[in-house]
Amino acid sequence: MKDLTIITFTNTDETVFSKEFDTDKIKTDDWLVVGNRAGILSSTCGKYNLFGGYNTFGYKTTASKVFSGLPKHTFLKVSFTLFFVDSWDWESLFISVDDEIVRAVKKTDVYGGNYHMCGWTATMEEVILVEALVPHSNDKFTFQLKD
Ligand SMILES: [Ca+2]
Repeated sequence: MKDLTIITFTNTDETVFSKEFDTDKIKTDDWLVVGNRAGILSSTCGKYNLFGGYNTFGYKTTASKVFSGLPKHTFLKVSFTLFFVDSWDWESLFISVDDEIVRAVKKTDVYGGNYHMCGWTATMEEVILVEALVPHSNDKFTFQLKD
């Protein structure tokens, strides 16, 4: 993934609380990743630097981070650009906030996709924007991605 953005909302304000994976340098501090390959946390896909990706995250990988110190809010929006790299056998990627699944996304085809950008040449990648707007008011939350 890239471009993870966390925005908090009140009735009158919206605040961009956090932006990460939006530059060439992928900073993985404070992320807890389980089941990734050889402890690797980032990769390159075409011209993009990703958190996860080919030969890093795969089947049964979980990545999570606790965000704390949020301003007063009633809603939270999480968004990121998701790269489905190589084949996905109709499995879903689940996005959770505080252990509740807020979004489940699937690659539209096992081997097909938008174009080949990285990984195996025979399988195409699919890039989608994932957004979830969640009623939320605590000053911290746990964000988790898992397949
Ligand atoms: Ca590929």
